[in-house]
Amino acid sequence: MARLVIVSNRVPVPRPRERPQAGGLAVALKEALATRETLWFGWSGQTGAATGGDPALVTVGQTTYATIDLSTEDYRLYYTGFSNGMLWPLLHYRMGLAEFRREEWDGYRRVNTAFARTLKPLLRADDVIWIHDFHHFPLAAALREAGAKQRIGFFLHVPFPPLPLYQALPQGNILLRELASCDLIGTQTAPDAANLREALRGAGFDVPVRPFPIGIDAEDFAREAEKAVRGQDARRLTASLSGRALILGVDRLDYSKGLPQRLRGFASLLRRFPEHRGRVTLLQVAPVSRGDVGQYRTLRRELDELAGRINGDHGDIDWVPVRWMTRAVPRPTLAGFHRIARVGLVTPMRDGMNLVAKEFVAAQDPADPGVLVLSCFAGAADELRGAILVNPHDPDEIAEGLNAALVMPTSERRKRWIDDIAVLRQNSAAAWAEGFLAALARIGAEPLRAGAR
Ligand code: ADQ
Repeated sequence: MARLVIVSNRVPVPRPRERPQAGGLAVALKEALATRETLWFGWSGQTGAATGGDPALVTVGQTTYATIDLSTEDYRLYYTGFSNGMLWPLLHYRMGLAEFRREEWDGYRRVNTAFARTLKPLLRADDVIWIHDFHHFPLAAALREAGAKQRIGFFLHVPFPPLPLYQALPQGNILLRELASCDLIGTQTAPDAANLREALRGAGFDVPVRPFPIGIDAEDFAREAEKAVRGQDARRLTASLSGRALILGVDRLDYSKGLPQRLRGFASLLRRFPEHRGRVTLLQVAPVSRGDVGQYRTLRRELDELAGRINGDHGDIDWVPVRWMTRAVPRPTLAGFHRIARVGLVTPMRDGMNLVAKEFVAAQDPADPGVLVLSCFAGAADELRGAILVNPHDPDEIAEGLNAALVMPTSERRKRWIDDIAVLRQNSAAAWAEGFLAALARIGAEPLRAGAR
């Protein structure tokens, strides 16, 4: 089997004497890595004097992790600037939050060229290269420029907006041209694939673009949840609820996740459905991410104020409606919290997939499952038909969704959960990775077959 070369912005390098880093891409690719030799290349997460240099290599089993540092300047331009300050809002349909600066655009493309030049000497002729996410739109072209002839696939973890929105990106056609150096492009959903295909065709490129919705290892997460629910943190949480129903939100602190709208939705529930007052608790866990981007600091302040206001307006001497935590909670502990929750509240304004929604479903007790209240703008809404879908722009609709979830009889909850868990088991993380790689292999083989005819 050909060696797999993964490229992503961050690389989950295992650290000795630490528990393996769980979560994100490392979990999704676990089985793909277990079955083949792999090189995983990307940024070390460290800044130094210069970008690039000899990659640091760590080999564990069949996987070698190769990482390079970024200069402080490139971190600011490529990562904080163009990737997080321009592309992230644009791709999440939030052009009003995007800021374009020519020097950041240049820095972004320079870092991708440095990635390609450092990676190229590590490549073997029959490697299969799989590039991940919007940090690396120009990478395939930079690799080709450096002489790489290998098959290259690309997966976009976030949404791709409709063409008129994308066209707001100055020089956006250059990124499309560079992306067109890939042999196959994967997106989370069919509408994302259609948007990206249209943008590519409009710029004169006809690369295969297909949806490959990312999955989770549902059995593994269920085992984790079952174990964690007996642990100390889960028992403390259950005891502290005093029989109240738990509504749980778990996110990175990011404006795409719709957190202020979610808190307003909860406030609307307490106002419009007074029977739930004193009977429910919202626990929102949202550790700070990208704290060096201004918009994220503003969001944090807004949420602090909103949570305080709701507790001030509705709280009682023995009831705090909103528990708001920006501290990180370990993933296994969160799995236990999902299992305790009566409602999983996942209301992003726009999300490529949203794996928290899938993890909530996977963590439930089959005999007494909770209900997912899910934004219709999360990629996961396509698959999780048992969820109550809400438009996150309307706090009253979120409140109605919450009320429906809270009063839903067990038989209905079980019926919905059985449908959703079946989908999760079928569209697993392993199926996602193997599906993409098999499609990439087929595309690579087509010209050969055509030539043989
Ligand atoms: P994210 O925007 O980070 O990922 P999401 O899919 O919700 O979003 O979460 C990814 C992983 O991070 C999940 O395993 C989740 O459990 C974990 N996570 C989220 N919040 C956490 C918290 N507070 N504490 C601990 N762990 C937390 C991007 C895209 C998504 C897409 C994923 C995968 O934005 O749309 O689903 O990539 O493709």
